[in-house]
Amino acid sequence: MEEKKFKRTTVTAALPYANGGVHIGHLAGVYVPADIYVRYLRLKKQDVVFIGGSDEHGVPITIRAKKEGITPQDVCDRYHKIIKDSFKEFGISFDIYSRTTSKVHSKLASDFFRKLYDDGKLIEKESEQLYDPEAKQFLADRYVMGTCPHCGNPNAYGDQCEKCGSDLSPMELINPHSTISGAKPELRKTKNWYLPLNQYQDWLKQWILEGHKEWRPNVYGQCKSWLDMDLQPRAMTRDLDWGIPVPVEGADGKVLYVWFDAPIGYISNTKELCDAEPERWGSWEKWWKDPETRLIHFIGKDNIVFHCLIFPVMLKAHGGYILPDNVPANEFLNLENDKISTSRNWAVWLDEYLKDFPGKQDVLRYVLTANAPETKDNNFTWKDFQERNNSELVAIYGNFVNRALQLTKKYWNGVVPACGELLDVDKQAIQEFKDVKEKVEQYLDNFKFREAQKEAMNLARIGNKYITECEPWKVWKTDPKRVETILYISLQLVANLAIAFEPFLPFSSKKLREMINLKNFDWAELGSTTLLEAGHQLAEPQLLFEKIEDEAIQYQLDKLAATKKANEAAEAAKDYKAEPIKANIPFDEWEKLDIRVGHIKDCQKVKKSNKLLQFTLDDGSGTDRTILSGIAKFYKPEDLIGKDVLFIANLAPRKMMGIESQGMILSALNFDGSLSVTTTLSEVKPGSQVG
Ligand code: B3M
Ligand code: ZN
Repeated sequence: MEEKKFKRTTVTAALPYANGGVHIGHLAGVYVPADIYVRYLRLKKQDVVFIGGSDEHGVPITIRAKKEGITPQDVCDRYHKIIKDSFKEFGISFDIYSRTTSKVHSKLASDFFRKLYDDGKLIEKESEQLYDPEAKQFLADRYVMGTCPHCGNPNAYGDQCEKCGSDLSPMELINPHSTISGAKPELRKTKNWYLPLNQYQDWLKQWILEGHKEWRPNVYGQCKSWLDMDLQPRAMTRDLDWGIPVPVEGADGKVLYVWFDAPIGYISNTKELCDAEPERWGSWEKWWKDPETRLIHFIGKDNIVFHCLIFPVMLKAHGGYILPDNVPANEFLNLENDKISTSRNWAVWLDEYLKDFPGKQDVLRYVLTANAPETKDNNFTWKDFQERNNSELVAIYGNFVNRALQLTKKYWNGVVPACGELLDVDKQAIQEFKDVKEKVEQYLDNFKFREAQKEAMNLARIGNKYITECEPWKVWKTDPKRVETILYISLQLVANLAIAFEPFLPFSSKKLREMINLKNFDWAELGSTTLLEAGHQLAEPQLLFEKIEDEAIQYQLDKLAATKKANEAAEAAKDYKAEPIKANIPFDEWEKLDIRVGHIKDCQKVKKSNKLLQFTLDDGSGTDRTILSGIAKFYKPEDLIGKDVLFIANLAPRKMMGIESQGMILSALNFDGSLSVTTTLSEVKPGSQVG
């Protein structure tokens, strides 16, 4: 393939929906690789802009707003801040992180649509859409619920059944109802504007299938399978009240489709950046319209069709824009062998991670890159996280740096010694780390971040091997001059590590650079043996990484186990059906029962029983009453003391575990087998009758 020469690179990372926080799946799939790439280009002194932002339109945001009784804008404001802060804390070095509710964006997206409309690039079409006759509005698929025709789940959504995973259309649901009013949706005619993807099919085939064979196989393959089918016109407007109004007369109550406006967000955020700092960034057009600019989209695999087919067709139809040069989409990351899911809270949230592992951003960055789902879905486990930290970051990288710096401190007061004559072992180490540079570059240029990081780690391996082979602590006694050379070379390797890891582990690199007082550095110097001159003073060595203990990992595993349990209980609760009611009894039978309120004076575990609790009740008679109840699994005795409970007072006494129980405390049997003691809503005197 002929290398095209580019002057600059525009890098975008998918705009996350502002309806939730950021988790490790997002980070691994999109933001860490994008950040590595951008940091690498910056280190190479290339002209690059890194664009991010929140995607603040679309139905999920309106659903969350409705659920919480707040406005969609409130939802966006809250999550935009949370997401932006998380990215900042993890060192995702966007040049701008803006949002699609900004004025700049509204105008640009609106103008973009209007130009397509004016140029006759859109087709107007009537279609039948679901309509809520009570709420008097059209319904997005997600706003319709009903019974899944495949598995009978009564809570399936109009687009998907979360129980069996089937993709659905709202019309397939049994007993569909609107989640807004509960009404049965009807079909109504409505007019929308469509992008005729079919007219661009041949062009897309040519451009991608012929022109971009170098794209990742998962990306190329997905494009191909779309392009092997007949593409259909796709609606670019929606009947919805949250979004950018369609700038056409007679389009009241319609907004731009979220997937129309969101990718334009990349452009508007670039514009916002350039307009704010034109001296630094120049005109925004340079980043989007100049054929000498290279455009790279980092995304997850569920976004491929939008970035490889739909957005390019929009850009092409509009005219004047460059097209993406590459779209390095990742597959998905699973968590402990289970699909990451926001609704099931099966995720590691970045803000929670930082609370549990303060200062350990780089550990997560490292592990996520080491397991990056670049070619297939991959798995994050806490054990692996611990293992990679302890046996790679601590035992290889951290260990080498520490050895080199401590030895220099010990033998040379932390000053870089002069380099003497080179032996074979030195020359070999130097050659090895020169080779690393080329490999890391090749991998990074081809978006192979896992391999690139592995190579960077090899630098530390080379260093450890070198020190072990040279044994400076032994040589010191016989040939201190030789130790100078060994330390000199080791320190050059340390400085190389600081450069090589800067794209991957920026926090640790910064710390390391401070330890060795390395002020200026750039990628071109990687592989150099003159990064630190003889006589250069190093700062006090500190540990770069620390061991993660079993308890910290167990804590995370317990947290996930609790989530799983809660999810299972919630699932079971959905399926709960009350037991059938027993046969009627005559009124006088009921009158025979004497149910009373009792005040719990004392409560103890019954020895040798894991089921029974022994209660001492004030039943209003003046004499304490003892009752045994099989609820020990659900209550701590001390939590019940002082409470009022309902009990049957005239049940014939029974002996259990050698203790006589005088009655029965009433408890409700829950769907999951747990028992909940019954009580009164307001305080009632002990002995009060219940009936
Ligand atoms: N917000 C979907 C997602 O978060 C969407 C990406 C937009 S990128 C222009 O996966
Ligand atoms: Zn189903």
